[in-house]
Amino acid sequence: MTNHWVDIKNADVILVMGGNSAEAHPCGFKWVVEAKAHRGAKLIVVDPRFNRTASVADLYAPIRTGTDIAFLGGVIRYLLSNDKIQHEYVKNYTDFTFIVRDDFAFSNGLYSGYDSQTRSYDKSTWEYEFDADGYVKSDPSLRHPRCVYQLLKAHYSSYTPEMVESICGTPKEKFLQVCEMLATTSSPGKAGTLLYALGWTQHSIGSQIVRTGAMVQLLLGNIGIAGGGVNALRGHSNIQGLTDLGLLSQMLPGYLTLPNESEQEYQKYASSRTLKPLRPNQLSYYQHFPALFVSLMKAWWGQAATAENDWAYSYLPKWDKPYDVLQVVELMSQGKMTGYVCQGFNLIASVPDKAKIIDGLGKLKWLVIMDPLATETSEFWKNYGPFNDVDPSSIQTEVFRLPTNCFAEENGSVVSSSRVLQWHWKGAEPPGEARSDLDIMGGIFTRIRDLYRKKGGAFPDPILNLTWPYEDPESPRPDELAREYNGWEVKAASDYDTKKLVETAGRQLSGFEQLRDDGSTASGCWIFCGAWTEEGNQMGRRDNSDPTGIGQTLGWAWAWPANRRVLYNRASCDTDGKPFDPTRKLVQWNGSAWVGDDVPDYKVDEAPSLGMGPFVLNPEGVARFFARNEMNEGPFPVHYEPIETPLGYNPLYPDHPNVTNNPVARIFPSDRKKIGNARDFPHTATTYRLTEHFHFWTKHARLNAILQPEQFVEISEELAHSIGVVSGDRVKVSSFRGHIVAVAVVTKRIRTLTIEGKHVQTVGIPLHWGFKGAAKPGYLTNTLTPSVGDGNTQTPEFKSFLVKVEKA
Ligand SMILES: Nc1nc2c(c(=O)[nH]1)N[C@H]1C(S)=C(S)[C@@H](COP(=O)(O)OP(=O)(O)OC[C@H]3O[C@@H](n4cnc5c(=O)[nH]c(N)nc54)[C@H](O)[C@@H]3O)O[C@H]1N2
Ligand SMILES: Nc1nc2c(c(=O)[nH]1)N[C@H]1C(S)=C(S)[C@@H](COP(=O)(O)OP(=O)(O)OC[C@H]3O[C@@H](n4cnc5c(=O)[nH]c(N)nc54)[C@H](O)[C@@H]3O)O[C@H]1N2
Ligand SMILES: [Mo]
Repeated sequence: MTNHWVDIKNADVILVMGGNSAEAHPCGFKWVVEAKAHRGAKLIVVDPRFNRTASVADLYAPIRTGTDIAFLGGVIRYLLSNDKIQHEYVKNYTDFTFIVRDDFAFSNGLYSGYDSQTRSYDKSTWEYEFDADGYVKSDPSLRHPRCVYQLLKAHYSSYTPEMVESICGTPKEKFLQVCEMLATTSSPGKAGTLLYALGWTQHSIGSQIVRTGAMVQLLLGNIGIAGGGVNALRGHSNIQGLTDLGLLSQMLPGYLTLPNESEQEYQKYASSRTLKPLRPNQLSYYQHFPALFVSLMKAWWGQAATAENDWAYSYLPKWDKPYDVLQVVELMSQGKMTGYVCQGFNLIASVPDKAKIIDGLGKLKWLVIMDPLATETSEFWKNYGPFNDVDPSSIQTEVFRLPTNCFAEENGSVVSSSRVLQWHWKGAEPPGEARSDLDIMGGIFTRIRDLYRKKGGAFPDPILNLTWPYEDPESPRPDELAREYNGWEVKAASDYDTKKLVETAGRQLSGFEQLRDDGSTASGCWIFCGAWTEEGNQMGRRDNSDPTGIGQTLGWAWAWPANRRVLYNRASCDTDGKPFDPTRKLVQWNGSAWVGDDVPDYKVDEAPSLGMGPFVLNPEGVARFFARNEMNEGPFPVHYEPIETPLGYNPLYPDHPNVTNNPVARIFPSDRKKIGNARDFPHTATTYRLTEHFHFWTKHARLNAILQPEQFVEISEELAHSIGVVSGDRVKVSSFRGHIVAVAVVTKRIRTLTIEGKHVQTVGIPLHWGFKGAAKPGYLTNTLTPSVGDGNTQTPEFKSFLVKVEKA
């Protein structure tokens, strides 16, 4: 979230699109209810289903799954052509006036530089035009035909309300009502917020959907202000912490990136990430990249990381390809993996194309499961009748189960969607043989290190030299790890000779501005610097005072970065530093400093007259409509159909089959053979969650199993009628990958959509059932889903695929 949960109460308009927060985030949804009750805020829901959030909305608009870019592109066109944009904001705080290279091109659904063989782009033309000093050229009059504003206007000119209706199935009047309601927030005194989750991300074009939403918010001047923002409502309680700590195959902690195989030299790696300002007098925070990176390497490798060895740069793996779940399952199924450690993850339940995963797991030599429960994955080799129809005698994989505790049985921190790190304390001892994940990992690490010590190996240095300064090496404590991710002054090289981190390290740092690039500071995650200072554990603070009543509780726990609650908050003020809306003030310029109810996202003594932009991480200092070379599909999002499309063509480019779907979506050749078409599988399906269950684990708890005992699918009255089914009948739902059988719930909440003149049915499939637990055994929903991923994140396309529904 750019903003935070409590801040939602400051909004005048709330758009929930690509999420169902009343159902999946019921506690946080309380702030939507507060905004409605106390501010008269309007709630808009755009969703294929009239869901639980829609049931309390002021305005609901249906949409076909996977078509949100068409819808949002239509909103962009509406805002531009009806002059419903916040002029001062877009002109000064975005790239509106910047000029783009003249060899940048877009035609018939493709950008310049596409290679159909590799399904990727040469992005070199996706760039601004620079002057002799290396600064971006701009045209404040906005008349230059290649300024970002003009390109944006031209790009979305075909996204008319009629086109939106035809692609999305959203009636034109509904669509225009949504536009009008959103447009009210273009005035500087109004705030609109955007809440999204998987309905946007789990598509082959998901990241670009999110970007289009952000573009709408920029046009409206809604980013950086109280009651505004682009707010990803995250999933598992600590999934925000997972990405913050870089637990993705190409990431390092704090959103630093791991080198790829073309970056064998430290200088090459560092210089491409040390970003010089692209406009005069911009902060361009990543000018400090070496300080962040060197401090990380000092935290990891201590005295083995020196200026002479480029801070142990050679210890870092250099990636050849992303190792996301789709890739991992692909490698397993090709027989290229020996073993797999599955920690807090129910692979066969949560990843697409169950048959492919079972095949892959069966080719492993060993599988380690770390989980408090007996999951479907731990018993993938067992026959559970129709629900898991395998032959155990054909599977040789050795499965080890290591029972873990759960979060309530240990101390630690959890990062919420608000970026708030909140410490929690152990509530009970783990039962039976269960041990904490830290114990298990500590035990595995020390044993592997012993093996390297004894036997050497091709390159033992990264393992042998890893800093492991915990009092009990077999069992690092959460507070030791927290001090490490915060970071400390490196007193002397010899500090690392003893093993007690707490007593031997220098002073704890109080913020990332103290990090240096000369090896004299260490920090395991620069954005967390400030969480555990000399004053102690900031995450354990519990002061909920809120001086001005807008929810800025700076004394409650600790938020990254720098305890700031609203990112880009300098954008809440005009160019003179005066708040656009004095009733929802976050920060302001008092003549000599930036002060206010939030930690300024800016240099505190930087006078507004000097012209520094509020988007301080971007080298241009402003927010981007034109994404330059950041996104794999191109600088402005384009509507492409889901990989399994009920149409079979892209209504924007009907004569160009090469752009029916996202031209850079992730599809392995073996998976391409498993894509269904609308002739065999005429209905569009989507999958989602229910309040009463948490994924695949609460079905083990009897009370939850009583609340939602059995697998069901939701279908429209028209579809039910056409296949002769009434509520309570069983239906067989098939895709190209397999089938499930479940109870039909016939409902008005899912309606028949008219797309390009033809009727399209949406089938709603909750994901919670499986063959383990206290609920009635069921099929895994991911028996049906395609192994296809987003072009940037590789997130699977769980939210849009083709099925056929029949009476069972
Ligand atoms: N009770 C409970 N709460 C949970 C979870 C749980 O399992 N149980 N899981 C947690 C996790 S890990 C996550 S990631 C979050 C997920 O939170 P959400 O993303 O809110 O949850 P979902 O139910 O997957 O999907 C949200 C909505 O997206 C809609 N949708 C599907 N396709 C599209 C589309 O193309 N466009 C639009 N606009 N909408 C679409 C669906 O109809 C659904 O209403 O929930 C978290 N909260
Ligand atoms: N079709 C479809 N598929 C989806 C989705 C969808 O919307 N549609 N959503 C996707 C999303 S967003 C998510 S997040 C995934 C969820 O997929 P998973 O994360 O695989 O699902 P969970 O059931 O939450 O599995 C978490 C496991 O962690 C265990 N666990 C709990 N606490 C601890 C602990 O402290 N230590 C360890 N080691 N284990 C613990 C639980 O017992 C559980 O078995 O599913 C994805 N799959
Ligand atoms: Mo999730």
